[in-house]
Amino acid sequence: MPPFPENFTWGAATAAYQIEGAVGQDGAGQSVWDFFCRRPDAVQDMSSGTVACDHYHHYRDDVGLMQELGLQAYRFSISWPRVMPAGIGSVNPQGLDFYDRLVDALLEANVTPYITLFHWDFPTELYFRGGWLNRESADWFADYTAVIVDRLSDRVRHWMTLNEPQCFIGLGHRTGYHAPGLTLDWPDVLRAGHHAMLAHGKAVQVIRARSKQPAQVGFAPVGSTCIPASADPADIAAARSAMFSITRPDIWHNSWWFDPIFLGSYPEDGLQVFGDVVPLRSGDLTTISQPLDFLGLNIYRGQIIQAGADDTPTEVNYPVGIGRTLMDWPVTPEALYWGPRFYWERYKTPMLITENGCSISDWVALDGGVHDPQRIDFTQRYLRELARACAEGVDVRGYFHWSLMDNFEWAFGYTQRFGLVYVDYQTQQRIPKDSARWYRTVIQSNGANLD
Ligand code: IFM
Repeated sequence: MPPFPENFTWGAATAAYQIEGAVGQDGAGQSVWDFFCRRPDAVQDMSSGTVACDHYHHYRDDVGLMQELGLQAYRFSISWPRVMPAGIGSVNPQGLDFYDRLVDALLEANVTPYITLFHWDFPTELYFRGGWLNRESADWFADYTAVIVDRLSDRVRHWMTLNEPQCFIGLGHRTGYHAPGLTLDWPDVLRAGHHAMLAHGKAVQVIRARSKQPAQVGFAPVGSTCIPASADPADIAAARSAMFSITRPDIWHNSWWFDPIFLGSYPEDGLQVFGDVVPLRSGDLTTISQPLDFLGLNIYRGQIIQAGADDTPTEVNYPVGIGRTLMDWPVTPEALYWGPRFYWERYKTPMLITENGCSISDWVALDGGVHDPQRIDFTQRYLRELARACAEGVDVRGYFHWSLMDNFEWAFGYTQRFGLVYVDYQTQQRIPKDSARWYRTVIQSNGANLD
């Protein structure tokens, strides 16, 4: 297996609402997830992130775990309402202090912080002012970004604006599976999406203008990936075309979210499918298409595509009996080869895998350990494919495993465990799983042990 590039960054990722707990504590405001979780049908086990992994109080130990794992980098998000309880206006000093201490602890442990500014916990107060449907949301987000950058950019260099707009807009505003639980018509969904894109662009401008050191800025969308059914050039072309074409209304289309940022325009086929519904004003696309240093990709699985009649991209069923994670997601390691390769061809921007991992039914064994050979096997297979892409010149600069530790998996509550570290939610005890020790050796050898 080819080696990973020198200076490749190995990390793990989390998000504020999924791990912090301490909701409403020390002056924090509420987010849309707080009220969404109170809806009886919203979360599978009727839980919430109110306590989660209580990382807010355990962050020092958790940084210690990162050190044990040998992590070089840690991707975490900031809770907007913890820092600005009403979303705009006054800043909560205790909230901001928490992230200040976390960053210091990371740097002391020699772990580089990668900050995501928004991973779905939108301030409730601003939701009641229209949320992402209100065009002012872009300015609200820019003001919040300024507060964070002013406080942390003397020590933090790596920033991501939004995590997975496909989810907080699509699942949050179209299907209602995520907070705030809306089921809007397409014009409103796309309006909210456009404002989120504007928020992204304005945040990039704020980071560049205010950072106290040269910043590395990106965003972290879902990377919906297509895998060619065979090595036949026609199948490869069909998979490439399926990755970026829009033939029906759907929220997962890559080009809808990536093209305005990297190519400066919404895709023509998308505008035809959705109609003239984007509330585009002059200058918007310039704001949205700020140059980025990296494209973050959250890739878990791929769809198999072959060239059908007239070479039309056609989805192929997964092989019967294909391995599936506890989320029921098919195990498709080639997604970490074809995804980066196709994104690289189209957007020519260095990439980071900002999320990849799997949920397994883990439990504590009689010997006190948590044995997760399937997570090791999953990650090994995916990383081999990523190494293949790197060896062919695809510019991927780092990999962040999702997740550092088990956490609140949104509408699935605590029924899904994605962590390298097991969390006992009754006692808040952390137990590194076998995969955590294995991942340490991957990091130490820069992937040489994946053969
Ligand atoms: O847990 C989520 C994360 O918050 C966003 N990306 C996908 C993960 C697994 O579902």
